[in-house]
Formats: sequence, C-alpha cells, structure tokens
Amino acid sequence: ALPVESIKLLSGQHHKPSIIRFQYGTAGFRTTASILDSVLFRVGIVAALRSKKLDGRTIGVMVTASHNPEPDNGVKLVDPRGEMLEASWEVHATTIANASTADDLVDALEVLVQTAKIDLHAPFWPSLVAALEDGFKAMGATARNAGVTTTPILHYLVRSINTKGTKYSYGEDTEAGYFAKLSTSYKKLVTGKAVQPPLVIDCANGVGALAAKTLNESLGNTLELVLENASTTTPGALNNACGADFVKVSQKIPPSLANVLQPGQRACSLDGDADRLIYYYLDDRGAFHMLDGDKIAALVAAFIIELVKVAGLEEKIKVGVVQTAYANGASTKYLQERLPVKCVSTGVKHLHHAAERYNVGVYFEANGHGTVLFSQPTVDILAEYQPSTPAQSRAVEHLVSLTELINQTVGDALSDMLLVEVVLTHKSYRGEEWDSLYVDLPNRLAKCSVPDRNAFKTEDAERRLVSPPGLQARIDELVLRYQGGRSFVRPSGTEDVVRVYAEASLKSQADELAMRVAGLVY
Ligand code: NG1
Ligand code: ZN
Repeated sequence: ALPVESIKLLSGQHHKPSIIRFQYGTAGFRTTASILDSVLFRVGIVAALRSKKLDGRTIGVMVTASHNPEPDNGVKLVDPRGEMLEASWEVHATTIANASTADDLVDALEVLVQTAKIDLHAPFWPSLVAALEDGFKAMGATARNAGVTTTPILHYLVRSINTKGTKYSYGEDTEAGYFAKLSTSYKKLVTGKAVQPPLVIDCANGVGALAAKTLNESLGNTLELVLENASTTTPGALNNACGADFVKVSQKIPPSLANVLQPGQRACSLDGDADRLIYYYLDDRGAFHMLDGDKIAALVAAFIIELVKVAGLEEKIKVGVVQTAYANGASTKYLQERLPVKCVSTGVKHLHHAAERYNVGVYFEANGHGTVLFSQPTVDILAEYQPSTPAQSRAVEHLVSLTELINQTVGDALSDMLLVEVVLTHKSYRGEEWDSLYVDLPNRLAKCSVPDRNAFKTEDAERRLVSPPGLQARIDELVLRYQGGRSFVRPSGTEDVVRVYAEASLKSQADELAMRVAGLVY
C-alpha cells in the first residue's frame, strides 16, 4: 500500500499554490521556479512509483532552466533507457501535480497505482535527484544524487545504471565513465588526421561549462576547446545574451564573443543544460554565418551514408533522417535528394521515436537538439561484419566508434560537438565548406499571444491547421503569392503562445509573409 501517512505529512510542507494549473509538457513541468515547490515534491513521488512500476529500475530527474532565463525553471523525468518519460505517464504526472489538497493527492496516487498496476512490493532502487528528496522520503526510497551536471550526462547515467553487468552495458555509470567513452571514441575517429584549429565554445554560463572543462582535459591535444561564457555562479548570467537559443533566435553572435572570434574561426553555443548545439563562424569579411541543427543533420547524415557505402553495407544498413516543420526547406530538399526524410510533430520524443524506426536514424531540431540512433540489429551487424578490404575495415571501425561517440539516449551538445568535429576533420572542412552544402532559405519565426491557444489544432505533422475553421485556406492563399513561400501556424507546447513560421526566397518576403500570417491569427 501507499505510505499515506508520510505522504500527507510531508505534503503539508509543500503546498500547491491554489489557482495554478501545472502541465507536464514536452519539456516536463516548466514555469516560474518560485511556484514549483509542490511540483518537485510530487515529481519525487511519481519518480518513485515509475521506478516501482518498472521493477525497481533507475529513473532520472532533471531540474533545469534549459535554454530559458534563470527564473523560468523546470523538472523532467528520465525513463530507464535514458529516454524521455513515456507519454501516458505525462498525464498521470499532470493529474498528480494538480491535486489541490493532501487528501486529493493521495487519491490521485491511488488511481495511478491502480491504473498502472504498480506493485508496491517491488524491490527498492538506487536513484538520482535534489529538491525532490522529500518526495523520495515519503516513499521510503533511496536516491543517488548525480550532483550538478548536464541533462545528457544524467540520461547517460540512467541508462548505464540500468544496463550494468548486462550484454547491453552502456558504459561505466559515472561522469568519469561518460568522459572516457566520449574522448576514447573521438581519439579513435581522428587518429592520423590533422588536428583542427581551436574551437570556441559559448557555454551559456550554464553547467555545460563544467562538463566542457573536463572534456577539454580528457581530449588532450586531439582538440583544443576555448571556453567562453563559463560563469556558472553569476546570478542572472544563464542564457543571457548567449547560448544556443540566443544565437538561433536572434541569428547573431553573442556580443561577448565579438572580440574573441577571429574571421574564419568556427565556434559553437550550448544551451543552459547542454542538450542543444548551434555552430557558427565569421567569414573573411567578418559576416556571421549560422550552422544550426539542420546543417548538423545534413553534415552528419552525408558522412554516415558515405561510411556505410565504403564499408560495403549499403544493402543492410539504411540511414534515414527525421525533421520537424521548422527544418529549413533547403535542408529538407538537400536531404531528400540523398536519403529518406520524415517530418514529425515538434518535441524530441516524436523525433526520437521516428528515428528508432531506421537502422540509423539521424534527428535534429533546427534549434540544435538532436542525435543519431543506431538500432541494436545494426550494432550487431557492425560487430559481426567481415570486411574484405582495408578501406572497408576502416569504415566499419569508424562506424563502430561513432556508435560510442554519439549519445544514444538524447540530444547531447558535447557529444554532437565532437561528432561535428570528426566530420570536419575527415572532410578537411572549415565552417565555410560545411555551410555551402546548401543555402538556407530566409525565414522568420514569430509568436502571437491569443486568448486560447487550444483553439488551434493541427494535422500533417503540425504543418496544417484544422481549426479555427477556414484559417488554413487563408494561409494557403497568402503563401501562393510568395516565391518559395512556406508558412505554418501551431500552438506552442511550452509557452502560452501560437507560433508562426514563414520562409521565402528573399528575407524581406519571409518577414512580410510571417507578419501577414500573424495578422490572420489575431
Ligand atoms: P514549442 O514551444 O512547442 O514550440 C519549443 C521548441 C521545440 C522544443 C521544445 C522543448 C521551437 C520552435 N520550438 O517547443 O523545438 O525544443 O521547445 O524545449 O524551437
Ligand atoms: Zn536544454
């Protein structure tokens, strides 16, 4: 049975603010930190129950502002394979977070225990976390605190703990194990190649700075990282005029890098919890060029296909790409000419699941969150393959090293950064050659406050509106008037706004189309 007394007692120390309604969305529970106390307590309980449901396997809990301003915080759960929380549990978590009194909370928990058929006698478990400790305490659960770390490292730890001692062991279940796995595979992949010039990293003044510092040490002389915006203790500095979101949205170099970056030199920005990555460089004339998630997907997919071909495994290993509607139309065109491309709804869980259906699935959101998934049969094929030439043998070794370098659980800015560096090293590309794979279509992203964003319903991977009635037809009619025009409207899953995206052959036209579509939305 549920430990009702201790839940009620501790719940009294974490009252739910009465008028607020919480929702577990694509980024977990996300709102102003000052009103999240009761949510963290309850997430502790939900995590304990999720673990019990899964026979005592380890669940992760991440507390982070991610790419948002510091006071805008959040908490999200990590499932045992290092993936996002299963969708049906998002609903349970939402109901539990919104129970108004301690009695209602216990009732909601009882419902969850029954509908999810949780055996409360399942073995106890080792786990992670912070302010949720009272939630754990209420359940009598033990926890392992992973300390201050990046979101992807937490996902790595969760998977490693749960696969320990099995034939699918993911790695040593420590931070040191994570860095060793990344740096060892990176070194194998670049052996014998000319070392790249130093790479500037904008750490968004977030926890990625600590991880990047350790990574820099583990990489030795194979790659030099120059850390910028690494002030993790300065209040208000997190994601402020820096970081992946700033660069992607404002399409500008962080002002703090203006005197650091030399013409021709490449740099990248992480977001606050280091699961997003955006590259950029200044050309010889000092002009800024952004290399976003779409450009990363194009670079990486082309590289992997080439390795598969050289290895002689084209027939057995099919590579595919997953994007969202926000992918630049030019990237979609470039990729579609080379491999299967699927478009899914916004949100990493949709991309991740779609990518799992390929032998090798490359997925990146334009905002820089993404990874590459190798299916288990593909990993087995690589392990058992008997190459017949030295070139085939090298290509297979590289593919195996890539399965180790790339974080298989979630988008990981540092792992993705090393992946990009591997490809640039192999192709002897600078930012400029990479950028010229295709030319981005000018685009504009805008947001509109509306009385009720739930009135906006979409279909076709969010590319078309089915409601409000008639609106899509009016958007279609506008789009036709713009050369290379494309535009769509969807409700945000993380903010109380409706987003408008537009693309056209000319920047002024993309801006105008976005403004006119926004005009239809109000
Ligand atoms: P919403 O608010 O649903 O558009 C945003 C991002 C997503 C994803 C989530 C989770 C855009 C346009 N949308 O979602 O790509 O990263 O946040 O953080 O960037
Ligand atoms: Zn993030």
